[in-house]
Amino acid sequence: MAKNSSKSGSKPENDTVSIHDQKLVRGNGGELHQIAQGDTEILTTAQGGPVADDQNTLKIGERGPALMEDFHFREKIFHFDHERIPERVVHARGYGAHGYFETYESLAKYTRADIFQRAGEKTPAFVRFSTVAGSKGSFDLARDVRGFAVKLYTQEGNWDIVGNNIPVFFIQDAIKFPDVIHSVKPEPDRAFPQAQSAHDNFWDFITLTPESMHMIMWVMSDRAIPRSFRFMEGFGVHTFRFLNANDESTFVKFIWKPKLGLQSVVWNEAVKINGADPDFHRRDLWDSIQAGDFPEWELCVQLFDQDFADSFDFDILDPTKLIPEEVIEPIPVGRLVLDRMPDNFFAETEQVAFMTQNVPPGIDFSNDPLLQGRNFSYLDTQIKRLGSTNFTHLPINAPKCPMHHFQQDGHMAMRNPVGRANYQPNSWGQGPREHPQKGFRSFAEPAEGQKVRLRAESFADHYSQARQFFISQTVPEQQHIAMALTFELSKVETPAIRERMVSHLLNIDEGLAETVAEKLGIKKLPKKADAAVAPRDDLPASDALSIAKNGPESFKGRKVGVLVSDGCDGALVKKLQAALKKEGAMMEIVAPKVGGVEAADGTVIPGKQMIDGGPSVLYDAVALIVSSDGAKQLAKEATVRDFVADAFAHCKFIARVDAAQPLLDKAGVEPDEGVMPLGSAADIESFIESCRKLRLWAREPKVKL
Ligand code: HDE
Repeated sequence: MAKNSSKSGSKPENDTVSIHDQKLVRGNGGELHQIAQGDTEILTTAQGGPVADDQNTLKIGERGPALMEDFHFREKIFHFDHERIPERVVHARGYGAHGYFETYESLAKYTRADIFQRAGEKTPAFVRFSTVAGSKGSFDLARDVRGFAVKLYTQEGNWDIVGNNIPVFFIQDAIKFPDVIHSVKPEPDRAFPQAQSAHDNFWDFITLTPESMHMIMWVMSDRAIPRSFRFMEGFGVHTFRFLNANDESTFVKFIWKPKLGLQSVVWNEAVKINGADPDFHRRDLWDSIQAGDFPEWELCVQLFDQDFADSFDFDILDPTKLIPEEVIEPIPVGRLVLDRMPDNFFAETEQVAFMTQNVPPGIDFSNDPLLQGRNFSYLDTQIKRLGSTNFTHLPINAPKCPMHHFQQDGHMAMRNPVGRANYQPNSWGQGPREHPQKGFRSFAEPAEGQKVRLRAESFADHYSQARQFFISQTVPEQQHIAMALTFELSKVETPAIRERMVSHLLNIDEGLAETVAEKLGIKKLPKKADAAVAPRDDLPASDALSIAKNGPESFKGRKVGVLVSDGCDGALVKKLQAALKKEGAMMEIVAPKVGGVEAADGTVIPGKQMIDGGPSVLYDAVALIVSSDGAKQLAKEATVRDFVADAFAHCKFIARVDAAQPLLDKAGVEPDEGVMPLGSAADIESFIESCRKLRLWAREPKVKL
């Protein structure tokens, strides 16, 4: 319809058009209005005023200057201009979910925390996973530590366990936190690289900070490229205290163990996933919760007393050290289930404010200098980020137990006192009072000493546990560490920094140092870095530190990508799907066109991904169910070749029908026991059986990624 330009200032024409069952009204500029009809709500301003036209600003004439009088436009644009709040200075990119914590047994012997008093008690929880270095819009599979922050809405106030997926940290004193974070963030003059530690500033700081060496081994390991949030451990890192009703203290470390076991990707895969699906981890959590496949972790505690603390090899206050699980066995005390996504990302995941100092009575801090510093930092950061001391009024941060206090007013105060008394004591008999028995009490730890700025001697060993971590890994895992170090240092432009790192590695493992030096082209090994305390080589390997040694022996929660073509065996696709479902695994169809393919029996198999959008890096294993003609056609496509070649190079199990041979040939696959026939029910069974191992690491030396 030609628009009528001669009608400036006249009423809309009320010419109606129907599109997708919606009645739209055409305005006098030709634009379409979705107007309220029947019981549809009427669009209003934030002040509640009904809006007649949300398509055009108020102007003098249809081409004329806009009028300041347009309060609807002003309100809408101003609000939009203020939509962003400062992103977190660290852990900016995160993703959260709701769920609950269920207590297994009463822990009254150790703690009076209400959450641990009754077996079977369920406590609401919110968890936010994150990367550390990247901005909000960065990609999910950066090599980085993952935040694992849990808010438990207990009957005695919120308890936040603000942990990571790595049990130790880079630094021993909170005063170094701005330095380590500045060094890893984009370099300030050039503002890159984003979400990456592979640059000079980071490695310069690290190599000048030997206390970081243990954490560096973890960050260079596959722990820093997890397959999914669902397959990560979480650690409280610091030593805390449990306090029982008699105020007796037991030291405690917290560990979250995923029910589905641990799993990571390989670096080459991570790089490709970041391009193919930068939201890989978010999507995984979203998909599994939407599918009713709720991720679950067990909370385990390592408990110990002062005698153990005094006799342990390292200082239990030093956050760069862990207590091996073989030394103190973690005891499961409850489980965490995530079963609901937030209704709104901003309101919940972005505005959630975790604080290490949020602990209920019965849980207390140790003197770990990093924890002490964190207890100071988090309140400040929330006030800055959320803009008001009243951030606790936001539903995601508000406790779910009764609360009464005299804090009042301030920006956006939503809970305001009623009555006369806003102080205590008062004579009006109004308002809450403290309760010495029920209230929070600190452990009465005796403390005296000189006012000093000193690092404890007992914190001085920086290499022994780094070595213990390295020797606890399987050979492929050790190779991944060597490759990660080589990759990261290859991006460091200053040779002296690369060499300095090798000099530290010589204190950790000579073989590792030599491999990295060789791969970096360092001809002559530097001399070992000076060590404040001679590194120990008598710490035994700890199997709990390896991912590969703790495989789930299950394919549950994992995903197979099935490449199909026209004329393929539709019944086989269905049988594979049924078998995977029984295993608790998922399947996704990858087709030349997203509309799907027509199987030999005439049924249509809809695609979830078009081949260009569904590379094999998105899957844990792949199946090739194609017809002979289909294989011939697909073999011409570079994306199909990459699909197969990458699955092979990333040591994945590949099930294939005979007709898929041209695809294997094109991808240069040299068949091994991980490339499996697919046709009979027995084939399906043995494919799934193999998939339980997750990867065929024995292939790795051959593919030389
Ligand atoms: Fe944090 N950290 N941190 N951190 N941290 C923040 O608080 C800080 C540390 C961790 O999903 C900030 O709300 C200091 C260790 C997680 O919202 C800030 C020190 C561990 C999250 C802050 C540390 C963590 C944060 C930034 C050194 C593992 C994300 C935004 C003493 C045990 C929580 C915010 C979420 C967030 C300070 C070290 C974990 C600035 C000063 C060690 C998981 O307050």
